[in-house]
This record gives sequence, C-alpha cells and structure tokens, in this order.
Amino acid sequence: MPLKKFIKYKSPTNYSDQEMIDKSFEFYEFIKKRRTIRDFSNKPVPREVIENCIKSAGTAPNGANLQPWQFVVVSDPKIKRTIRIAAEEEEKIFYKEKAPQEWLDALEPLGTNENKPFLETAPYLIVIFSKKVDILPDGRQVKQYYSLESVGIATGMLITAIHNAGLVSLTHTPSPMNFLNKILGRPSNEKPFLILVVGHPAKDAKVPDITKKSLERIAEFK
Ligand code: IYR
Repeated sequence: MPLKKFIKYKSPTNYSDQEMIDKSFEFYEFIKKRRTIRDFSNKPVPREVIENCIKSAGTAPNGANLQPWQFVVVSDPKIKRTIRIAAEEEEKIFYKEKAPQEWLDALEPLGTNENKPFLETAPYLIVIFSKKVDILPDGRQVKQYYSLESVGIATGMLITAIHNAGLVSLTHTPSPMNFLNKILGRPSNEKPFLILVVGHPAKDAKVPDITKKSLERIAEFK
C-alpha cells in the first residue's frame, strides 16, 4: 500500500473570540443584502470576475473530492437567445398547464411569469451541470458521490462570490432543462442543475418586499 500523502494544515487566520464575533456579524450584515434580481442591465462584466467566482465555487467541499460539476459560461447573444426561447417554451407550459394552484399561489409574491428577458439581457448565463458519473479522457467511467449535495454547495459559494464581487444573480430553473444539453453540446452524463443569471442590476430594478425567518425559527441549540 502506498503511503497516503498528507500535508500540514496552515490556518489562514488566527482570530480571537471577539474577532470571530465581529467577523461573523460583519459577514451576516453583508450577505443579508444579497437579493435575487430579475431586472438586469446589459452592462458588460469582465470575464476575469466570472473566472474568479467559478474558481471559488470549485473549492467547494464535495463527495470524495471528485468535483462532480461543470460550469458552462454563456455570453454569446445567439446562444443566450436560443436558451431564452427554449426556456420560455417550458415555462409557458409550467405556468399555464403544469403548475398546481398551490405552487402558483406560493410564487405570486415574487411576481414571476413565463417571460424571461433576463436570459438575453444579462451579460452571462452560468449553466451548472452535475455529474452522476464522470467520463475520463480515455473513456473510463467514474462513479460520483453526493453529486447534488456537492453541486448545491458549490452553487451557493458561486452565488456568494458573485455578491462579494458586487454583482447580482438569479437562480433560474426551467423544468425540464434537458434542452440545455442539446444547445450547449454537453454529454448525457451531465444533468443541468440550474442556470445562474449574472450581471449588474437594471437601474430601476425592483425586488419583492419579503423577509427571512428569524434565527429562532430556523435553528435550535441543544
Ligand atoms: N421555474 C419557474 C418557476 C419558479 C419556481 C420557483 I420554486 C421559484 O422560486 C421561482 C420560479 C420560473 O423560473 O419562473
């Protein structure tokens, strides 16, 4: 058996308790300002920002470090248009036929509908795929573990990185999303997870006046 290689962990920080309290509170004050935005500006964003944010997402904890994700960054207007047309087709069926009234009632405060102009307006669509199996360059198949959990965590980190960069995002989940494999030429071992729409907010962007549950409602300490 070859010896497994371990290296010393070097903590990047060494905070006191008070510093940790301050840092965690400052971060909360910052992250609670993140809002999901549906009105995007077409103002360009440097590609390097997106690259850095995806590199951050790629550091996420994940099953057996197999990193079961693929990020496809779309800025080509023709591809964005094709995605918009396909997504709106699915969404029309969702809103007009498939969605039960209870679901439509839950969405009502958010003001969503089948029109998705942001898929063309925003400078970037990051289409996130998850893999149940990976296919190596030599064709061998490698089973992946906890793919959805892993990709969910990475997506959360991507959304946080985008907020930190001063941009806004929208998690968009047309259902079903198989059309994304076809449009983007991705193999069938990759399953679309969601589309993250990224850019600057429109000048007059509005957000729904909603609140988050209190700590007491989302956590208990025993
Ligand atoms: N995918 C649809 C519907 C939708 C569903 C949920 I749950 C939301 O939080 C928001 C929208 C759409 O994107 O409009």
